[in-house]
Amino acid sequence: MNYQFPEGFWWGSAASGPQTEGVFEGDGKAQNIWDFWYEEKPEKFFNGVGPDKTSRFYKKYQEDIQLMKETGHNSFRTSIQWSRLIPDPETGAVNPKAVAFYNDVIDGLLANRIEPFFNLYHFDMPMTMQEKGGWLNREVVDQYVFYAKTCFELFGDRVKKWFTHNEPIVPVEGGYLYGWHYPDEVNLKHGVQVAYHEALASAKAIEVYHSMDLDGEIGIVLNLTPTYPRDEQNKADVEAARLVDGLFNRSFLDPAVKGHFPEDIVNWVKENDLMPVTTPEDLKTIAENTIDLLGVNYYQPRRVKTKESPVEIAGNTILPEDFYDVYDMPGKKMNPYRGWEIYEKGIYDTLVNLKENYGNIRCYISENGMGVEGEERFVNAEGMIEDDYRIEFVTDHLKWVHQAIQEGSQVQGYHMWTCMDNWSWLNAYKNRYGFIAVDLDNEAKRTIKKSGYWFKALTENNGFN
Ligand code: BGP
Repeated sequence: MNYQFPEGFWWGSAASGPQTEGVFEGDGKAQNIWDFWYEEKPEKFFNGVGPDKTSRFYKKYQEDIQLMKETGHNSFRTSIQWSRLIPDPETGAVNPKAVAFYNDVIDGLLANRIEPFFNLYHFDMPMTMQEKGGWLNREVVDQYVFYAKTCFELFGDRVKKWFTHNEPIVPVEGGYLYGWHYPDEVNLKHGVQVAYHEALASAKAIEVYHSMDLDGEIGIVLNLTPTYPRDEQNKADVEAARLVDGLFNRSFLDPAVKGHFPEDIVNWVKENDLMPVTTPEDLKTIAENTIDLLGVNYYQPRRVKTKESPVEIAGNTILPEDFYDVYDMPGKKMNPYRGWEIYEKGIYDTLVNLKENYGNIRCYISENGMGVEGEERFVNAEGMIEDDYRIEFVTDHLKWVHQAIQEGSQVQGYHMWTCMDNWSWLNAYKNRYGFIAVDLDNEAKRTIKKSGYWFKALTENNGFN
């Protein structure tokens, strides 16, 4: 079968500022929560490797843009680091070196016919803001809006695709439930307040962007995890799946696309005494400022069943899992390195859901990819990593994306996570995701993997057989 994609399809990859740029003392970047946490607790990071040891995009972006071209990109997403652009939020002064850097990146991409997609917040709260409570503090929302407006003013003449957040559920899960983001608390009530403020911040940034008439579009990037009940015929399992879908997907998808929070989740939050502080004006802002375009990150589904071993539900230390059990489906395909299930059809189910229940919102796959440990094993005699498993992973997912498009989904592109192997939060360099290998012991030297050449052929043909 011939899998051809619509004309003008966006092919490329995604990355983020904090995972690729590096700190580079002296260039005016202030500390964010990752820089701080690494200083405090380096042992938390895989092999003790922190955010100062990235792929050095800050210095190597010109070479990287050439490599993107060589691997067939016509688009690329990264994020602007708040802590680099506005190191001192008290004065609000922009860092001229940051402006020059992002200008150069944008101009370099455009000169090579690579459309820049820019995201604002990718898990990187500036430490000055975190000291005020981070997303828990309503004031930080206004500071974020100032940062967003500054980005639109500085770069909005050339960047036409903007995103307010990458995976806003992740700072909630990581920072307030499971301990893989700073501030590493267990407090679901705080998590709910953080989620609300992130949704509000997004709507406020969208409001500002639209008011500036910049002839581009703005959206949000969500990691959508289709949630399947153990047994479709078992009402309690189905209810558990509905709750989990509500908590992890609809809690951001609904305000972003429909302008309001899902009723069943609002009721659940009320019943469990987790209501955030809201104001009617802020809820109106959320209602009136929905997205133009949705980025869909897809890695894995969730499988759940009804709670079989009741737990005592106690105050702020309750966790979503107190209300359901994870269903470990026998025979499921796994990525053993990341511990994530590989379920290709999940990408299709997600797109069908957007078509049927979210007005067929225009979207693109903003992340999808496979992290593998120890890829040196696959180096061939010419020094190239033969990552056939990655080619298979992408192909299998693309077949389902193609199917969804055939059936009317408005999917406009596909971005792999990621271009260069990059530093990734607590996992640092454990799992490699790139089309291009980065040799950390050798000046971060880049070598295109087999998947990079394969991707070039795919994008040149706008599809595959
Ligand atoms: C997404 C994030 C990315 C990236 C990716 C891979 O959730 O947007 O920042 O890290 O997942 O995940 P990980 O690196 O944790 O394996």
